[in-house]
Amino acid sequence: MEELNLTPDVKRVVAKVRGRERISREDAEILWMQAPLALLGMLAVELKREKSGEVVFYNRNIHVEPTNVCVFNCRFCSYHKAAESPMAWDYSLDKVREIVSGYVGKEITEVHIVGGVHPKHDLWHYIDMVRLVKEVLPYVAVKAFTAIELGYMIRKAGLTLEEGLSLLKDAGMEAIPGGGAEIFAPDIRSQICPDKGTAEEWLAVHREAHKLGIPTNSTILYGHIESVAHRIDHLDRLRKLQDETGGFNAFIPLKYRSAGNSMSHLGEVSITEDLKMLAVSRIFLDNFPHVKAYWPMYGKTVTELALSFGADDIDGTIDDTTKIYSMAGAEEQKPSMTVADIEKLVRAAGFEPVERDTFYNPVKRSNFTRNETKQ
Ligand code: V47
Repeated sequence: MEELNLTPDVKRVVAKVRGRERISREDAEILWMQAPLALLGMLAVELKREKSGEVVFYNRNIHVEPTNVCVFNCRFCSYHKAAESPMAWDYSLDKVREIVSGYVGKEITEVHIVGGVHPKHDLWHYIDMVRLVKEVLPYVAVKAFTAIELGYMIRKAGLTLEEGLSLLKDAGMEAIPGGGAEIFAPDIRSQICPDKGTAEEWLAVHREAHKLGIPTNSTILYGHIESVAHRIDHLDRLRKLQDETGGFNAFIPLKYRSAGNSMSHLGEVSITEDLKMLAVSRIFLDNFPHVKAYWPMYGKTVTELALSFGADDIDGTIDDTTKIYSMAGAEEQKPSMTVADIEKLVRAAGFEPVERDTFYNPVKRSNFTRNETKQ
């Protein structure tokens, strides 16, 4: 470390990290602003190795995006359209059945369902959707609906979060994805997604899910008008909830992609910023088991680099079933990776690829094939 010419503040924070002492928000800012990128990568990978050794996880998954019609008008979103737009879609339950039926006999273990908050659909519609996916593919885990979609549908049904989430769980919703978190700090949230649920609402849905034994993921949308302090404030709120419940599986930093939305003039942050975001997240979120580098958002090259900055998961095969990032200008216009592609990418970065299920259990293919042919 001597040859790195570190400031006394950075040396102090590095000593804390190496002593496995929790770092404060101020410490995280010092690392972000003053530490060399290579040092952040080394620290993040050291911590990643303590949690998942040489392993980097992936899964075999598809997304279902039932609609892009949304009552909210998030300024960063390239995906939502007015109901009357020729680019809007709203799948019937039969259409969802047709989509997932195409995967019977394929080897996927997860269906990830997220979409716009459609004004005409209600909790009962989404319960039917979860049920039908489990009917067609009983052996997959349904990871469904952002906290924003959930808050809206449950409120509209006049139920408490506990009641609504319990009904969805009984229907087969086994996990909740991390979307909708954006940036928690109200001064930024009110500018980029003024009419969306607040940080407190997002956190309340995840807290309740954790109480009910439903594991969830978490995200941040970074790289627009927020400062480093806002990013760290966001991480801090997640770390506090994780201290309370222990229910988060993964943290997923989502880089703002700038095509086709009303913040396009901002452009995008550098890859250096992406790598710092990953490394500081891994260091700060000492109570999170997994940090995911979501490959359809970063592209494959940055995803490979991300593995040297503390990520231990790259998401899955996807099979060209999500439009959120292609519509926002991501390199991957038809996001799809074979298992061989994924394993090659992970090995190229010096790690050992392991297929996981939604709950981070390694998948034993021979068992899976036997179960699957029983259906
Ligand atoms: O909440 C929308 C983001 C999220 C843009 O839990 C954008 O495993 C960047 O949360 N640029 C939804 N980001 C996607 C999501 C997710 C994805 C993959 C895996 C998981 C998981 C969760 O997408 C939204 C928003 O933060 N988003 N538009 C954009 N222009």
